[in-house]
Amino acid sequence: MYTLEQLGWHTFFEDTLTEQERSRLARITVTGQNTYQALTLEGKINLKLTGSFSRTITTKFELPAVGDWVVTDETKQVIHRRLPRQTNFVRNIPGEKDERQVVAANIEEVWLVMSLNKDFNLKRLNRYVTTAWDSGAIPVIVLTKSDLVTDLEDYLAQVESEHMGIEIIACSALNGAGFDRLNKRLVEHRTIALVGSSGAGKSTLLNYLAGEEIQTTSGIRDDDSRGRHTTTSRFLLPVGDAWIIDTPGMRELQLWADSESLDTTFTDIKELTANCRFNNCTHNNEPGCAVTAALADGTLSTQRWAEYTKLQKELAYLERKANPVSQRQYMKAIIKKYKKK
Ligand SMILES: Nc1nc2c(ncn2[C@@H]2O[C@H](COP(=O)(O)OP(=O)(O)OP(=O)(O)O)[C@@H](O)[C@H]2O)c(=O)[nH]1
Ligand SMILES: [Zn+2]
Repeated sequence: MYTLEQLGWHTFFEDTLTEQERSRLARITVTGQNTYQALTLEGKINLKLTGSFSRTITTKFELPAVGDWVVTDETKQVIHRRLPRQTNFVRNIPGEKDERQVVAANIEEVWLVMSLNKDFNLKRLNRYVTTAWDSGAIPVIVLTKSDLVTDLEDYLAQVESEHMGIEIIACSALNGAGFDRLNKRLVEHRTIALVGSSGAGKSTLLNYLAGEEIQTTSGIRDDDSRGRHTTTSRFLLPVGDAWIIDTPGMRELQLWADSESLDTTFTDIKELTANCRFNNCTHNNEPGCAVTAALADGTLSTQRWAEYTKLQKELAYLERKANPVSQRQYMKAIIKKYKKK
């Protein structure tokens, strides 16, 4: 059914492989609670995480992720070993110190999807690019909904000036612009991950490239109003001659970037805390605390400080709950409310 190369195999993975293991390779496509789906040369299988391998796992980082190569037992039901990763997209689990989770593994390209309407934000794009480089994969900037703008050249010039050397592709699923360039990248059994905020047009892009509805969207409308949206549970999707990873975890990437927006909204406070004598100042009357001083001389109003600390607590709570939707709505609302004019 497949060859190893078709599944995205590289010589990199050969390093630690024994002859016996070669016939028991599988690539993870879906992750669940101790259960996994994977592709082998013969097709789709279900795998469990039990036995000796599961006992060696002490951190979330070591758990198999979408895109990982694993070696199974003879019956192809149990994961025996995970092969070392070539690249990985890591997120820090909010609230848990040093707990890192791999969202997707062995990705070669990351498409940073941002739409050319009101969601266009150069700062956020910069953060996406940084995250992509951190993963070890090559970033490609995909600017969607080019049909909505008349000054496309201006947008492109802005992005180009900040990201020299990164391929930038503007496209529209409405008129097909740019898709020739995107299609050219779907070669060599490459593994590509899609990253971008909600509504950026990732599902639409994926369906357009696949030529069929493989990820459910609300459908394209000229007015770009957003409708109901459900994402199916297939995460490693064959598109053209490539694999596209589109997981809820990758979709939450915006959140990782958004925690920083509390600081951007309260830049005045960020600047103050940078002047505290101690790096770990809790701003509770420590010696040399710039916040305490500013509160005392009135340069910082007690009201604004109270707002900031309250929001910080609420954000921490949402992160603990790890509820992406509520956190996203929350961030939007507070930025609107508290942004200094
Ligand atoms: N005008 C225009 N609208 C588009 C285009 N691509 C997508 N859209 C609109 O953008 C909306 C969101 O697109 P989706 O593909 O669902 O976005 P998404 O990134 O998958 O969103 P999440 O699943 O929430 O992460 C859709 O309802 C479309 O109306 C485009 O090329 N042009
Ligand atoms: Zn302080």
